[in-house]
Amino acid sequence: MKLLMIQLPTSQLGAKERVYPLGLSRLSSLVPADVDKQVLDMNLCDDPWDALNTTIRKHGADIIFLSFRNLDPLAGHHASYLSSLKTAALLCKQLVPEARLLVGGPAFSLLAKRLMEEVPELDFGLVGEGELVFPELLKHSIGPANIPSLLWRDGKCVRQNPPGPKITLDLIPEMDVEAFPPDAYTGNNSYVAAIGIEGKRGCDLWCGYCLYPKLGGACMRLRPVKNIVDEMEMLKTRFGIELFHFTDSVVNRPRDHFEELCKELINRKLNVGWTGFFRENDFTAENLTLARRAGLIAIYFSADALTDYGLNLLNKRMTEEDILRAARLTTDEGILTMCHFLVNLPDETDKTIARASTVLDRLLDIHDPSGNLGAVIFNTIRLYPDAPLTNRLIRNGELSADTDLLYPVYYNPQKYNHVLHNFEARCHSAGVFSRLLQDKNNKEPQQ
Ligand code: B12
Repeated sequence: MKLLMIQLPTSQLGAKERVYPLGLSRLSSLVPADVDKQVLDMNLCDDPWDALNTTIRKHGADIIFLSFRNLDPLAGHHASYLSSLKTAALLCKQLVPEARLLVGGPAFSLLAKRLMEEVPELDFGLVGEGELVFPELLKHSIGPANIPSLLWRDGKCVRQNPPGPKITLDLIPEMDVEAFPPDAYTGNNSYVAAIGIEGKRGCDLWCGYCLYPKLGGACMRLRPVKNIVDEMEMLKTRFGIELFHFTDSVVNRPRDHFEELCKELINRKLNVGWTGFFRENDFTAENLTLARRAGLIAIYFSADALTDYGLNLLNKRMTEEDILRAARLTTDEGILTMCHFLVNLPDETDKTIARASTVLDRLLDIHDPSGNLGAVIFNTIRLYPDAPLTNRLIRNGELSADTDLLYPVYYNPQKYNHVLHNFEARCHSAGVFSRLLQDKNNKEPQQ
């Protein structure tokens, strides 16, 4: 049996920030030795479409797995990567019409049924993680009705099976570093750590706009700390990887698992750097210091709202004070910090905007002396189907239930759509002035 595993192009061609295809790499290591397997990450190719064409023609295929990670770039952009999936599916069906075409990956999982309708060449789709059902998908003929989370065609209908059990994280397969060599991904990126590392899957928070619980499950499945650090050690020793991005929804939750991880990294003297997304209210001065000693090089916060009004609306289970307290902690620790906020939320008023502005000023003031604020990133909300906030907007009549959320739709009513630019400009000036001041202080001889 011939199997092709393809990672579809994810970001704008030319963006050059490489991200290791961790999901496909794990699945690849489950392929039995008697299967004739060929893999291709189109993101590594100068001409990805020529590469796909050549790979299919040379290798042939009975089964083709497409991994679709990103549907759109977020950040207010209206571009879509839907064409990646469509063109790849068309090309596959044209070159090997008999091959079974199956798609999975985070972007597919978010809009699975809609994508099956939009791309009729796809025979099957899988929502969520692939490991437990993977052996079923490789069989010569599959009984689609029995495979959890599978989408399949029943005449003109697309059927979606209910989800099944999830893998416990001490059992996740290793990365297939032969098929997807990690060192092919390093050395290029300016912003992003190319290699992802999994500390957990799933998320037990239900933030209003977010579908992470749908992707990985609504409770956190923790990976044994030893396994995490073993994988980091293997990647460092064999491939010289010294920088990792934790793929967890939140790295520092639950606290005891996070602290255990930091201690293990310190004890093993791995001497690697790592980063990821963190929650403000789960840091303590002690565990932040511990994390820094363990290699934490930068913190990404995504408080999402600047006011108690917004935090409440987005169900963030945090307060303005938590945000400011975390800012003080990271400033005291002098650790590079990036903050993400969503602006122009539903039912904002002049008062909530003014409050957001005050909290932003406080945040900038706190960071100013140590200059550790790398960036403040403002976005509007990308509406996903069935997210709590989307449903609320539909109920309130602010969004039509027919809106096709396959294409990027942002919540950004006109009245306050200037706020994002206003806040961005303020942070930009603060950053420039702080840098100029530091440069000046560095250049001037000490009295
Ligand atoms: C970590 C992460 C990042 C990190 C990556 C760091 C790194 N080096 O890995 C950073 C912060 C850099 C990042 C950047 C971006 N990200 Co991101 N990211 C994630 C996150 C949280 C986890 C992804 C991950 O690695 N999971 C772990 C692996 C093991 O799981 P997996 O890939 O899902 O694979 C499993 C299954 O999907 C399935 N599977 C996968 N492929 C296939 C194929 C088949 C055939 C089958 C059957 C199954 C299958 O099986 C796998 C194993 O179980 C997801 C959200 C999420 N929870 O998934 C967003 C997510 C994927 N990112 C997203 C986006 C948009 C981006 C950016 C474009 C954002 C931006 N503007 O910069 C960039 C793109 C970067 C790039 N070049 O790809 C979106 C995609 C949805 C969309 N709207 O398009 C997501 C879903 C988040 C969101 N907001 O909704 N990201």
